[in-house]
Amino acid sequence: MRSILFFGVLIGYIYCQETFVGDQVLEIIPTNEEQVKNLRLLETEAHLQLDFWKPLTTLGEKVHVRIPFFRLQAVKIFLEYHEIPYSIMIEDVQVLLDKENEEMFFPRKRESSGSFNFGAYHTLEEIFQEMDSLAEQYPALVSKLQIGYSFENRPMNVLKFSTGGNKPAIWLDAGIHAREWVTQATALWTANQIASDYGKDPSITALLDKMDIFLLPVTNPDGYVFSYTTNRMWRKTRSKVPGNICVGVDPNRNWDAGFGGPGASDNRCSDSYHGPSANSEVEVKSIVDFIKNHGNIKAFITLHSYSQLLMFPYGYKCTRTADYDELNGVAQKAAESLTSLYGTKYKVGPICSVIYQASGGSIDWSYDYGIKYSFAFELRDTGRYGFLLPTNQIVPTAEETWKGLKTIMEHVRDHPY
Ligand code: BHK
Ligand code: ZN
Repeated sequence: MRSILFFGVLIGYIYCQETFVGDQVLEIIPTNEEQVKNLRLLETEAHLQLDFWKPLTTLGEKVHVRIPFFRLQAVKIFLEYHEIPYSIMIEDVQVLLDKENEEMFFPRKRESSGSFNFGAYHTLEEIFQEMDSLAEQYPALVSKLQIGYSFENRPMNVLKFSTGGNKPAIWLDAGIHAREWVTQATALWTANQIASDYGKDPSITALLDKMDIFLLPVTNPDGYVFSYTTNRMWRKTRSKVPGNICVGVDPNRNWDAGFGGPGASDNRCSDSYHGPSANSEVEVKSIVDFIKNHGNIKAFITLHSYSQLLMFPYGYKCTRTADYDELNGVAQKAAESLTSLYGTKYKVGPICSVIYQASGGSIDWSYDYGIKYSFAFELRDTGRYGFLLPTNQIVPTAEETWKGLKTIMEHVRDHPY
């Protein structure tokens, strides 16, 4: 059995999956301006093919970078030459990937009871099936709608939770970045939780008696499939422009909010490429059209990973919004509630001060569009596994996130505007 597994994985890699054998993720903390300058130099060297999991911001802030095996020596020599201190965060990326793959080749995709296993990573097909099955199981509350198609023509499937009619609503999305797998998984767990809590949990019942919830678990379906089948580290969409070798746009730099400004790249090959124009990505455009047509969205919440942060606008500029005090208060309360479950610590604040200046992000657009309660979560962890969060942390992550989400949703419910 073991050897079948081994060859299965091997053949999988030979025929399609990109390998990350010997790649390391380093943690680097620059301690003076000279080091920051030299790290910036490293950042601009495209040929090194460095993958910044946690990009360089300022002095004293951690940088996480995945370095391809064949560049490892050169980069380490560079760091040592410039006396930049670093430590090895992930010894061999492929070892973690093999573990993840093993769990997928021998999937306990379904519990013995036949119900869906929320503690596993699933294919897009399986996710869509589970969404259909929730709509079937709870016909009075849950329905599926399609708000558009991805670049490669996959459906953008949204679950609507509604006790009837068109009420003011909360928007929740996950997986805008393909490789942030715990977010799609958390969204699906959350869908099941909302459906089964209605009529049992007084807080969710009161919420759904006043408001609808829209949930998009896989915002970037093409990217998700690509990360599942071909390159586990894929982040962007899969849109192509004739005559260009590099594929994809960062869908969280593509919104019409400070588009093309600081913290986005105009290099097509960059992982933070903003795209040719705002809303050029059909996935982004589909959400924008849906929100505009709906006309009564009161909260916009997006799930990313990793870093354990709860953020609110702005990212494209570093000034405070008029709602800073209220948003900060809600976010602090939500983070406290999240932490109360398993002790997972979150940092709270505006995007620009908590991570970095980043233009064209979704919650900046939603906020400027008039959706006051706009928040972005960065789920577990803080770097031990990064995007490769082990499956046994999926459900705990979803459970604690639910605490935070509920705190925000209750506030939205009780503060109509
Ligand atoms: C989140 C929301 C709005 C603007 C930036 C971010 C941080 C996010 C990003 O777009 O660069 C970091 C990330 O993907 C890892 O989840
Ligand atoms: Zn992200």
